[in-house]
Amino acid sequence: HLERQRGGLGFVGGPGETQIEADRRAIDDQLVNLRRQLAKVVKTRSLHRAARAKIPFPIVALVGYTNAGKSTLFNRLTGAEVMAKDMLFATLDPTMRRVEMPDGPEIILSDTVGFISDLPTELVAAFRATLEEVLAADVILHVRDISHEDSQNQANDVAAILSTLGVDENRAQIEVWNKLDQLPDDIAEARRQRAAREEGIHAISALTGEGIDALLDDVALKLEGVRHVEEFTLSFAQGKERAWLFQQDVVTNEEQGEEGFALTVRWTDKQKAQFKAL
Ligand SMILES: Nc1nc2c(ncn2[C@@H]2O[C@H](COP(=O)(O)OP(=O)(O)OP(=O)(O)O)[C@@H](O)[C@H]2O)c(=O)[nH]1
Ligand SMILES: [Mg+2]
Repeated sequence: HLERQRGGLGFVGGPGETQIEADRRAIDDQLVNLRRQLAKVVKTRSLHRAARAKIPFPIVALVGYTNAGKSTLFNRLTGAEVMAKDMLFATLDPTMRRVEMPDGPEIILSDTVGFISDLPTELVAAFRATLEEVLAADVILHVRDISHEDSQNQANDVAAILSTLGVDENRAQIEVWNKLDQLPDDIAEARRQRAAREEGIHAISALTGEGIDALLDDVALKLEGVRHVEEFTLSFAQGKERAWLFQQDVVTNEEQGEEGFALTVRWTDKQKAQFKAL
């Protein structure tokens, strides 16, 4: 409409300029709004993070480029109804749910904000703050839209952002090749075979459910090596149990009270199971 108004009036200024100004104002309003929303998200995030420091479950985070299918996978794994949409930033505020793994431990699954290339500089800091979730994760699932023509560049961008966030190669990571159903049969088969050959890659369809059981088995395997924090009290009569905990080197704090020893331990699920069997 800018062109039409300017042309039609035959001179610069007047109503044409007003229209441009109005457009600018609308864009400014949108930016202010987005900034305000992000500030709110960042604030609730840090509150949640503080609360989460006390959660005794390992955290598994879904990360990836926008539209890769994170929320769709999240919904499938949790039975939740997080908004999954074909739009940028469908997920603005990360979401967490408790999930019981089949034959495995309970975990907290976290759906995060989708990454995107060339984010406006003024939004980078805010987005980064919402992604600090990822730093608390014990296992990171990097979800990729493997049917997207730009899939490899997207994956590189995500890897770069993860590394600027401070996620290094010590973090357990699984690459999830999603949207297998959207590929022609022969290419889908080639992807399946390559994923099967390579450690740490799973080809799936969040839509049809293909490959999800195998993915979960792998997550459970990765979690076996993950330690988490728990607090409990041992009575004075439980000397054997207490000695075992110290022998395993899992006690991070101990306070003697009237009923016994209040302990903070940091251990794996395997160690916890062994302890319970004592
Ligand atoms: N065909 C197909 N479509 C999928 C699959 N997984 C997700 N989609 C679709 O891809 C679109 C984006 O899915 P979302 O789950 O919202 O993607 P997201 O990664 O959460 O996106 P952001 O929240 O923006 O980061 C939706 O239209 C989904 O229905 C899949 O396995 N196959
Ligand atoms: Mg999403």
